[in-house]
Amino acid sequence: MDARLRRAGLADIADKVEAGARLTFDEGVRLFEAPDLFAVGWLANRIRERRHAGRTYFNHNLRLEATNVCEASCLFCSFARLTPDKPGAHTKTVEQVLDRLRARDGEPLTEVHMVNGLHPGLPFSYYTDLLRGLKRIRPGIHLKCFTAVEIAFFADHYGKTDLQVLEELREAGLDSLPGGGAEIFAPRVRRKISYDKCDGDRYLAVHRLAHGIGMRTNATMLYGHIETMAERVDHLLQLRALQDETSGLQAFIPLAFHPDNNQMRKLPAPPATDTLRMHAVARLLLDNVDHIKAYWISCGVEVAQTALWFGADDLDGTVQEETIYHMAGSTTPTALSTADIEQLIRDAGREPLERDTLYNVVRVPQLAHV
Ligand code: V47
Repeated sequence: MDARLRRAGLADIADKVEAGARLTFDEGVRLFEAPDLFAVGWLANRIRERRHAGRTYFNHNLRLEATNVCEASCLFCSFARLTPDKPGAHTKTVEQVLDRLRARDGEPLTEVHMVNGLHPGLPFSYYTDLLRGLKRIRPGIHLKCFTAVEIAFFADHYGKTDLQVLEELREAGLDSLPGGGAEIFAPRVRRKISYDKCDGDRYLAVHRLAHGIGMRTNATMLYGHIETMAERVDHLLQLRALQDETSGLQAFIPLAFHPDNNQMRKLPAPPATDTLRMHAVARLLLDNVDHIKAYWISCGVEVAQTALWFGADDLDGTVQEETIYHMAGSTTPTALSTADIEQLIRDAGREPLERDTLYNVVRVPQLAHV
């Protein structure tokens, strides 16, 4: 491999990877631009295997969306409806949302992942009632709900500070924040694709506050549209700097842009090679984040399996009722069973481990006897 890394112009970076040294901004850009994708993937896999060997995590989770009414106008979004009277707009009652969890009675779910549109017409109690209701139905379930963008919206809309919102939601049962809403932090891109929601600094500030009160969070990046490689690296390094401060990020999730049914539909979706490279470079640059998640709904099952050899060690979960990606053209199933996920991890040559949201192992799947 040494000769191949040298031919790829990556020998110096390979030396740093072997020594466990931190990579720089310029090295990040070089990794995105290096023609030999497999050399980049090989380096990321070294780190992945050093941290996790062949272990690959997944969880048994349920996606919920209470409303798609959203006052933000992100150009990439196929899910949101600006006002309640728009065709396809929906807002469930608290009881209707709770019924979705009740319908899963008996399933060993460990997590509810809920994100919503920024609905200007609901009281704050709608969200606290949702959290309290979900916890009442399943006291042990982990509630990973509301992106940093939603937290910032709640603060502005209901006249609270970001910290007050986090504390009041935590009081009602919120356990952690998902990573959505990050898109690309660079103002040049954010002004174009999501100009009217919280900016990158506020996203990071909300995560910092959440970490400060003991909540763990995930972070994402929406890639494969109008961003440059330097803007991708900038995004990753801002997350790395936050993690140096707080250690509160659990997982980074690259999200591949899907062009159907949104205002960026003229752009092509990023190719699988870009997705593999994105996971690999994230693994290489985010030396202080434990987990890189290949979200199979976003990148497709086969590419997610391959990403397990390009730096990723997590596949998210069973998901069950996903809509954001399916409205944007994802052709993956909307749910997988835990048996399906275990099998596809094994088929990829890795070792499945069922985790909870905080990465405690809840089950080590056994190989069926044949
Ligand atoms: O914030 C929306 C993205 C995100 C499109 O924290 C799109 O564990 C591609 O954040 N094409 C929501 N992406 C999903 C998300 C997530 C997913 C899995 C796990 C976790 C976690 C978080 O989806 C949004 C936005 O960045 N998105 N529309 C689209 N057309």
